[in-house]
Amino acid sequence: MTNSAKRPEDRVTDSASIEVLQKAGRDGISTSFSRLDEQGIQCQFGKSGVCCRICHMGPCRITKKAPRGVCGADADTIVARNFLRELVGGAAAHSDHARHLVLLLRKVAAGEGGDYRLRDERALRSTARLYGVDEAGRGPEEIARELAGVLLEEFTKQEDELATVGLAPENQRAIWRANEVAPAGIDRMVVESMHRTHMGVDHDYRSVLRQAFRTSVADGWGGSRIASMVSDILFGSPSPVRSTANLGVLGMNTVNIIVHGHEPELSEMLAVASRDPEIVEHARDVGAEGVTLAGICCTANEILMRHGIPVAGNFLQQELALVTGAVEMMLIDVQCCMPSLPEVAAAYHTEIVSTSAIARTRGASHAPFDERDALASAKKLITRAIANYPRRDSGKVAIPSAQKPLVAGFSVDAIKYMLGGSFRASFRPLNDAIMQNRIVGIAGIVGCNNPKTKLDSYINTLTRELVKRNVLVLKTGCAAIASAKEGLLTPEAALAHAGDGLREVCETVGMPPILHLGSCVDNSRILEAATEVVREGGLGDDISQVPAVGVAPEWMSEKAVAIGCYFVASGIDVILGHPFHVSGSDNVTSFLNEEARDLFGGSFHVAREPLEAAEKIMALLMEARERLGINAKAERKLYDMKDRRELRV
Ligand code: BF8
Ligand code: SF4
Repeated sequence: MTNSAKRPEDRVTDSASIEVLQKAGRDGISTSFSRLDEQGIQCQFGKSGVCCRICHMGPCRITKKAPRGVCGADADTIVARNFLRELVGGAAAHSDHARHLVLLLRKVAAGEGGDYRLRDERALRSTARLYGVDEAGRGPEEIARELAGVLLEEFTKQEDELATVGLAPENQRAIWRANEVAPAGIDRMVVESMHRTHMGVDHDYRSVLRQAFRTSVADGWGGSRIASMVSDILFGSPSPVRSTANLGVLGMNTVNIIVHGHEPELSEMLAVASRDPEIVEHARDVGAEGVTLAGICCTANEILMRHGIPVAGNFLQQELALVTGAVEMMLIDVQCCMPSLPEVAAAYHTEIVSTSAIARTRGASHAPFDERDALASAKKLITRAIANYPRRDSGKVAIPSAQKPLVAGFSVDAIKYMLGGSFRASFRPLNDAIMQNRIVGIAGIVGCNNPKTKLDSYINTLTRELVKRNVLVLKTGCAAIASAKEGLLTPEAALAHAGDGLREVCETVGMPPILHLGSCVDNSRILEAATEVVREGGLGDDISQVPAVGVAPEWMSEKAVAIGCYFVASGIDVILGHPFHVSGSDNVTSFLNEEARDLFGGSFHVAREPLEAAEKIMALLMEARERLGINAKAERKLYDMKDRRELRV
């Protein structure tokens, strides 16, 4: 079947997306799905990573007849450089997000943060202690001021190792130092990577790829970790919260506002403002019943985790949300916001408003968000959306009914609390359950959607398969939203799918078997959880020894490249649903898929089908268990034939 013959039900999984994609067809709207078709067969040089346009003697592309570019660069050099440049894009995105938050923290500490507060003093004090900032006997503002200074230095450090990397297990840092991937300042890593990939600089693919891993560590154990920690200080550490997900969260009779993108500053204020009685009154004045605020992509995850604001959808649903004809305003900031949005919106009454000083989209109105006057700015935007409500054309409106209940908000502290209770909060029960083989291991299923894969299908099939096989699943980003839409983020539903061992543990401690840990910067929370497991003892001295894997089933973004690499650099095997653009170099491919394992204890694997991935993951977890010597122990004590059959890989 050619792509153009694909029906909506071949492209998306959930009923809401199917209905709206059908409507897009009727309304003549082009979407990422139809545009993928229009692209036809995509560039094979790009796909294999052998197209170089780094200098103007090129662009060069490597073929059998022309194995070197004009400068003499071969496929290994070109593929490795392209890979590093992709990764740098991702690391820069996460880290700039972190920088904006640290700058806000500094303003709040100086009393110049307008309506923002240091919402979580406990998080502030514990973070300060991590960085050696004295907190005892000092007020929150004073601590925050010093902490913000320390965190800003993380971006500018020239030669010293990142302090945030000190949060990793000691053995992990020793591995990084031994392999020359311990990073200095985040900005330095990004700039140095761009320098090293300039024409005529770093040509040895191994050297370029080491720099890729080094930059990724500066993201995961630097920028992303900082973003999560500072968000917790400013907006509160997440704890379990109930909400709903999918396009059905949009209201037929309410003013619908969607926040889309990544940085949580504005959405936090919108969450507050949307509940203001005055705002609700305004909405009634135009004949609406109230205001529905909902999120798309990682902004959705941020305000879901902290406020229980419903999720309208994940990445590939951003255009579909507009096609419902029921969205008064979509606010976009940075990352993963498609430039097509204003064009889709033009077919309805929807206004697209960009709010970040660094991101503009033609066709969108631009309303730069003033942090010093945040609440008033948020109210102004909501008022503008309310004014747009009377323009809604009921003839064009079709909101699908599908929405599912969910529980999200699992910060590492929240997980610890669930496992041990408030007095003995600890990862011990999880470590014990893994050592006793009631839980086989941990899988982090993360990342995006990609129209090349039927929306959510790989993510959801794999998730179900793993919990069935007694693997605890941690989720972030659009992969977490996929589970939410399937209804698997409620403990009850997930437990029904869980294998006996996992179910028993989860029921005993009152923890769901699939945990939503947050947005993509919150992948750092997965690293934090893995560190807790190592510190708790019994499962190895560094993360590579823990039976844990990462999976990016439907990934598309440069950020996913950075995330995959910092997982691998942390010793965690990563399964990709489709490969990187590196097939043009056997050397680069084998470095990523094999040699990395010798350096870090983990490497990349490609599994194009979810069941193939499940087999691979079980084999990797079993290998790790074998190395720890906990399989034998478990078999003597706990295995019966039924367990053994279920766990067979
Ligand atoms: O940072 S999972 S599509 S929204 S990149 Fe984007 Fe991918 Fe979604 Fe969040 Ni992450
Ligand atoms: Fe071609 Fe070398 Fe220039 Fe790349 S750097 S475009 S391979 S000449």
